[in-house]
Amino acid sequence: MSFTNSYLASVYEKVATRDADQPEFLQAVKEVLETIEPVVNERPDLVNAGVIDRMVEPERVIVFRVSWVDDAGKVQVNRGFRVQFNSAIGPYKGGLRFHPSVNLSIMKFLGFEQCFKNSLTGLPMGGGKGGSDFDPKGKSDGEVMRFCQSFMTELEKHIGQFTDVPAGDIGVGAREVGYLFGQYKRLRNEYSGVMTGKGIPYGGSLARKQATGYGVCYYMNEMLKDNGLTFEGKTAVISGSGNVAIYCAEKATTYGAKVVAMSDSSGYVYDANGINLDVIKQIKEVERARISEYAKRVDGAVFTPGCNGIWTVKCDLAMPCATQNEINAESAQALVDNGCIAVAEGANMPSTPDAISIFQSNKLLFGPAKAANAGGVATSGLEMTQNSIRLSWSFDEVDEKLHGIMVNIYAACANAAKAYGREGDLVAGANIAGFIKIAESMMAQGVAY
Ligand code: NDP
Ligand code: 2IT
Repeated sequence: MSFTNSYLASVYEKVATRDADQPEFLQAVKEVLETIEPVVNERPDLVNAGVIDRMVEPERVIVFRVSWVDDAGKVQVNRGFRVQFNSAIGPYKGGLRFHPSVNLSIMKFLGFEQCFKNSLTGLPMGGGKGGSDFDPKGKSDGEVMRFCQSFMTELEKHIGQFTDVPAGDIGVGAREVGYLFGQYKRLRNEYSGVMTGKGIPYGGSLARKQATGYGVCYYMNEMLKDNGLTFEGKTAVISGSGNVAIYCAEKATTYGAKVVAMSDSSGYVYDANGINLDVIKQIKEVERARISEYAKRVDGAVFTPGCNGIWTVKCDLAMPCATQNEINAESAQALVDNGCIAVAEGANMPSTPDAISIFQSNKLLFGPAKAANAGGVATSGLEMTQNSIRLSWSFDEVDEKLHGIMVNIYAACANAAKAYGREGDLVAGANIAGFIKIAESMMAQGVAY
């Protein structure tokens, strides 16, 4: 697809020139601008107020040095980022990613997507993202702690419970959030809900750990239901074996599907009997080891090296839960050829634009990331609420609210797509529904001079 609206074409051209070195950011912007066209065509007021020109430029980008001392006593230096993208509907909210691939393009694509995702949750959260090129793999707990403390020593100046509330993402789980939160508290002499994904004893929310993965399945379930289908008896392939993938697999299994393959960045395991999640949790959550271990421990399971192979495994349902652009056109075609009927994205932007076209032109049900994986940040929003009211809800209360939010998000996407002549196109529906709320809020709040 490309632009027929010349205003949107010119906005995109400007971003493409200004941020020519940021391919992931441009990919995310292009998809949103292409799909909000039917709204923009009938809203000259938004165009006149420069709402879209403003939306594609982050409100603030902070880049900083993170120096820390490794176990050998050597000084190490990493780069830290926080992209405060849009605060129209609430404090900046979004995760921190620690991975060697982190750069400004990846931070900006994630921050941009987060704005629309957070808007879809119906909760008052703006969009932001941050992280570092620090690689937690192979580091000792002490090294991770010292890195997190140094990272927060700078980040602390820019965040706060009413300003910007970070959480986890790739490479940032409960351990890292704990160290980061501890350092914030130490520096400020203040306990507040400045981070989400905290441990349960010190203000974390029950069900936050499960929320993104469960939410992907709640969204998938709505998509299936709307088309007279269920999870029952289906075969599922889930990439990744981190936080999102594990709890996506858990809920898919509860719903009656058989998860036959999972992966990490070194390769994938296939288990025709259905993946034993206790073994995966032991390897990944407890030992922080490689997924190839699974094949050594479970009879009949096979490990295959390489990242793309997992998409050649025959399945009915595919849920990519690892990283961006992990499904290219070739992998998408393999899924289609093997009879896959539905894809729900747990990772952020896991399908390339070509892959999405292949899914859509072959009439697969397709749930885009910013809708399907919004359960994590939605439950972060619920954690913020619990911190503010100084109460903790039970697991079931939070899970029920999460389920309700995912049902609403699916309905909002489906309804927006229909209202703007794109029935069944949940990519357009998610972008349009997310966009309208932010755009109206920016209009109402005026332009700052
Ligand atoms: P984790 O760090 O817990 O797990 C990441 C998983 O993806 C690991 O299995 C990892 O393998 C794999 N992976 C990471 N990078 C790559 C890569 N470049 N190539 C292949 N595999 C890779 O992260 P999460 O589960 O939290 O995040 C997974 C995805 O979900 C990300 O896209 C994230 O942005 C998104 N997301 C996360 C949310 C959350 O609440 N945590 C909420 C919404 C979206 P390995 O161990 O080998 O690196
Ligand atoms: O991409 C995401 O939505 C997340 N990593 C979760 C963000 C959050 O603030 O919980």
